[in-house]
Amino acid sequence: MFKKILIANRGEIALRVLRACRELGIKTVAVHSDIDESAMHVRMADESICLGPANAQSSYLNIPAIITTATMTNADAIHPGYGFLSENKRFAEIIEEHNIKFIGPKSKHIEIMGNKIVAKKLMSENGIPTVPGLNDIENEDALNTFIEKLNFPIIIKAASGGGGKGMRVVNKRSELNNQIKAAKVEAKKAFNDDTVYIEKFLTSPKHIEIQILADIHGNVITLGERDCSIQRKHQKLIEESPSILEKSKRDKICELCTKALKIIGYEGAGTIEFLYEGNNFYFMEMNTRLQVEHPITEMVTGVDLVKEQILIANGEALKMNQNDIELKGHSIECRINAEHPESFIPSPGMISQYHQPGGLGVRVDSAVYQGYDIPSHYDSMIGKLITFAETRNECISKMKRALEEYVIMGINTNIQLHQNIIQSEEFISGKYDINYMSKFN
Ligand code: MV4
Repeated sequence: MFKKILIANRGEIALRVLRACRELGIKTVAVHSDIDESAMHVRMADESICLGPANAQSSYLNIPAIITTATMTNADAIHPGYGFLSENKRFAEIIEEHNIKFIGPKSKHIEIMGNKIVAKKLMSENGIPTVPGLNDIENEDALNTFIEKLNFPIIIKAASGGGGKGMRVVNKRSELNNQIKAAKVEAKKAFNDDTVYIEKFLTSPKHIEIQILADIHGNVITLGERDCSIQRKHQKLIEESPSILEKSKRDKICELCTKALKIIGYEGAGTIEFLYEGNNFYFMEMNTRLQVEHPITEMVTGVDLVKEQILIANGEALKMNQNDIELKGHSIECRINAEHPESFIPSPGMISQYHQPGGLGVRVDSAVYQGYDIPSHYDSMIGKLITFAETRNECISKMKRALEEYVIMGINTNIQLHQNIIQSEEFISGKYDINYMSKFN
């Protein structure tokens, strides 16, 4: 087993990885920016090294500094967390070139899934349903044929985009060519790749994603799904597991995911994102990292996803098979952000008073504490409040109670927004879709 893992991240996810390491008897190295010197992940790690100045480019995205630190401290593996370098193919390659294990999938799969056209094509070829679309939009005849068949609205997406960046919805033919041109300019600027493609636009789908684990021996298991439809500007706010899917639908899509990932030889943890509309699944993209919302899957399956990532990276075979994975109870996660409740503008600053909720079925994944000064350099998510109960209704009641208990003073947070959402009729019915948050704008 690894003796020492370097955690190339900060905040709650750095703590999450640290905790898994502790339980596995693995030493930890924290890396940090100068402004994060008194951050909790630095305090909790066995060793810590400062990478550079506060801006992420100089610290958490500074590949040479991270590799040097890993070498200096004799770390034998690196966990990237989420965000930052977690889906950077070059980072994964360079780590392996230094004979250090990257705790994540093969760089080949990071690369494939990083290009949405390539990902969609590969998944489609291997039995995953996709949205009707057209990749070669330069061909005017093909474009016209596609539009005749599928009509408007359509959506233009950037091949190197994802997470909603560089998307455009088009409602009529007269706007299409100009919108494609504009999308290409935007994509070139944002991703240095002007490749765009089009798809039929689904107007009111749910965002449902399947969690998977795959070991290097060809074993693949699915761990149910998460409904992540409550989002604002492509930032998820609330996630829940399981979704309203009936068991037969879940089993079917999970089986397709397992098959496809076996064929492509995927390794590690991953998430396959779908749009779900009219009882049909449509592949959107695959995330080749641990996700923010992974705890709700852990609550309903009892599987420690980070420990599994580490064991898989160490070459071990999964100890459970699909029959061992039983979804039990219900879990909801509220992302607690330091932001203004109406404008959604980030609200960094000092937390003058802090008291977090507890009790049966309440989990708080956070790295903040009373007296902590939230820096303005990173994202505004300061913690995740997760509840778990036997039924969905009990899980919602527990969330309401836990949000009431949560005291965070000195900054603005979205705690009240969460109260409003989870007590809304639409949320309680479970029938919300990706347009839910538009009423709050
Ligand atoms: C779509 C779509 C409707 N139809 N594709 C948003 C994130 C990016 N991965 C793709 N996204 C969408 N793709 C088709 N063909 C609607 C969205 C979308 C969305 C998806 C999930 C959750 C929230 C969303 C908000 C706006 C748009």
